[in-house]
Amino acid sequence: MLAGKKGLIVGIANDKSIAYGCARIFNREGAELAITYLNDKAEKHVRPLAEGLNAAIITPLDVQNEDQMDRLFAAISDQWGKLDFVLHSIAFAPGDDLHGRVIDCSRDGFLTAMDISCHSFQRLAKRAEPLMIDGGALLTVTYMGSERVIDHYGVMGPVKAALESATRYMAAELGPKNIQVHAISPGPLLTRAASGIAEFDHLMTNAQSRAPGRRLVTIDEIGELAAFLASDRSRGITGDVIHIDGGYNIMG
Ligand code: 0WD
Repeated sequence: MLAGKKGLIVGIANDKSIAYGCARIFNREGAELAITYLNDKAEKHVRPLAEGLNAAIITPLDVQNEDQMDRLFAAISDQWGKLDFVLHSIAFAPGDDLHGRVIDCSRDGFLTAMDISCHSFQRLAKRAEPLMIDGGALLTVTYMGSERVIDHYGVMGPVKAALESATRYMAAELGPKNIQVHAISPGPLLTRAASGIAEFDHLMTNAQSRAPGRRLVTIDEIGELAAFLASDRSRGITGDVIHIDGGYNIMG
């Protein structure tokens, strides 16, 4: 489904990461990958995974570091001369701000959460646009806490709402260049990012018992969806938030 395509994956922390499930399926479907890791500490977990997927480019990226982002895109341009898809699968909010009320969230905490979890998607898109010479796909990962109040999701709710809105505007802006923009909204999965949410086990138990299939989704299932969205088969879809939560979001 992705033979000959080149994709950038941002957001692998370890083998539980949603981005890793996606990267595995992208690789299986024939894509060549550029994979980033956050910092030196993350490298020892990410590099072996990236090498296992024969990634063509393995490089550090903290999305708050503009020089690093420029270097990454220079490497992609030099090595490939084009880019077909990007997966943005990262989020962050400072612990004190995440664990308190939205009303009490500090200005700095809010700006940091928005910068890393939302505006970084726009920054990646801006650099990817000139390389998407055959059109392409930009994918991000959101959560239902954007649409309704989920206990303990706190300030990430408004941040994910902004990310979903940005997805729609970016889709409208890039559509004429045959670039589709998608937000994937998975149900809860036990990852490092999830461990920052208080009482996350309760969220998982609830999702499992109320989802129509009475089970949680897997990172491989999210990867299958992401591969479809990155492929030419989904060119008719753009700007949408696509839930992959075993149907949990339809339940009252
Ligand atoms: O239940 C879940 N796990 C869900 C996650 C349900 C629905 C959505 N999501 C979203 C998250 O909000 C996030 O946007 O999926 C995305 C991926 O999260 P994940 O796969 O659940 O978590 P994880 O494996 O921790 O990957 C996120 C990674 C970070 O990991 P750590 O554990 O170090 O926070 O995002 C990366 C980092 O590797 N990250 C950054 N990457 C570049 N620059 C930055 C940064 N500044 N900050 C965090």
